[in-house]
Formats: sequence, structure tokens, C-alpha cells
Amino acid sequence: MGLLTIIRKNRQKEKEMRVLFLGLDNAGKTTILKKLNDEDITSISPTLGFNIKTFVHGRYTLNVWDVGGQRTLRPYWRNYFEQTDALVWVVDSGDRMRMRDCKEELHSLLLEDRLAGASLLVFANKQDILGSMTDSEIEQALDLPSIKSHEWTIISCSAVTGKNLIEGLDWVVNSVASRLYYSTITSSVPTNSETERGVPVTPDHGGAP
Ligand SMILES: Nc1nc2c(ncn2[C@@H]2O[C@H](COP(=O)(O)OP(=O)(O)O)[C@@H](O)[C@H]2O)c(=O)[nH]1
Ligand SMILES: [Mg+2]
Repeated sequence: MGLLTIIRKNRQKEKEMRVLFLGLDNAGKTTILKKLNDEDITSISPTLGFNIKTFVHGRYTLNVWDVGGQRTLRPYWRNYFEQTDALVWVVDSGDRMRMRDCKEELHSLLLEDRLAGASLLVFANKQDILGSMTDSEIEQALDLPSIKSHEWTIISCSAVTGKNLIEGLDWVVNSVASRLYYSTITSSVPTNSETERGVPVTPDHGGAP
């Protein structure tokens, strides 16, 4: 082709990405976003509605939606699906009791048409807590290897120490960019072996009307 990159101009503001942070309540979604934004993380209360944060990450602007995860709020998640480029599913790695609930909520989300083209990052959060599940234990508990419909990866992290938060955003940006903007791109975090690049995705990321 003679060009290093092929730009797919399928968006008006082509360097923007819409990222949805979801997960059970108390997983650490809001804390991760505050930590990434260098905000105080000592006084965080449960998210009753949603927060939007904008991050400039490399050459991309990420509009991140952080939506409350209490059981009563979960039916409202669907209001935020439109035009989602990436789903970040945050898991409290110490919450073994709710791992099954966590798995069921995640797998039902992945059936949603409007999330069909989204990349999936699973953040195994709270790794600073002694005795928390490892990323490979969570991968099994959430049955991630069965996911063939979305490009996914799992990254262990801690919102308190900041470990791997930037690496997670890197993966999101590279995964979405490789699908929306470029034919090839190098990733600083390896993609899991189950879902190689080239997973069928719709170029208009989600098939929204
Ligand atoms: N030890 C530890 N606590 C965390 C971590 N992330 C969040 N928390 C705590 O978990 C609780 C829930 O966090 P929050 O961000 O409100 O969860 P959300 O409901 O998913 O938004 C708060 O008390 C946080 O301080 C982490 O990585 N390590
Ligand atoms: Mg919250």
C-alpha cells in the first residue's frame, strides 16, 4: 500500500474515544479515575449517578464515563452504551463472594448490541490488598477465555498505589486505535492469546443507528 498507516475517517473528531467504566459497586472505578487525574482519593463516596472525566492520553482524548454500580442502578447502564469504544470492567480482586455476580453482569453486558464493537479491559483492582485474587484467578472466575466477541485483556492494578493504571489506558487506546484509525499499531501491553488482533469488529464500532 506504500503508506505506514491507513486512516479510517469514520468519525468527525477522529482522535476522541468514548470509554465506559463499569463494574459492581465498590470495585474502585471512581478511585481509579481520580488517581489517574491526580486527585485526592481519600474521600470518595459511592457514585449515585455518573461522572465524566476527560483525559488526554498520547494523541487521543478519552471521554470516560464512570457510572454507579449498585444493583439498583445497573438497569440504567444501558443509557450509556451508545458509541462506546471501550468498556473497562473494574473488579474488586478481594471480593470473592461477589465474583459470580460480577461474572454474570459482565457476560450479560457483552450480549448488548450497542457494545458489540467495544474493546474490553478487565482491571483486576485492589491488588495491594493481601490475599486478593490474582489476575489469572479472576480470568478463570469470570470465564474470560470464553469471550470471542470482543478484543479483551485483563490487567492487575491498584487504584491506591497507581500500579498499572497507565498501562491499562495504553492498552485501551492501542486497541481502539488499531480498530478505528489504523490498520497496524504496536501495543505496549500484550494482548491476551485468546483474542488476536483481527477479531471481527464493525468499523462503525457498535452498529449504532
Ligand atoms: N485497598 C484498596 N482500596 C481501594 C482500591 N480502589 C478503591 N478502593 C476503595 O474501595 C472503595 C470503593 O471505591 P470506589 O472508587 O468508590 O468504587 P466504585 O463504586 O467502583 O466507584 C473505597 O473505599 C476506596 O477507597 C485499591 O486499589 N486498593
Ligand atoms: Mg463510584
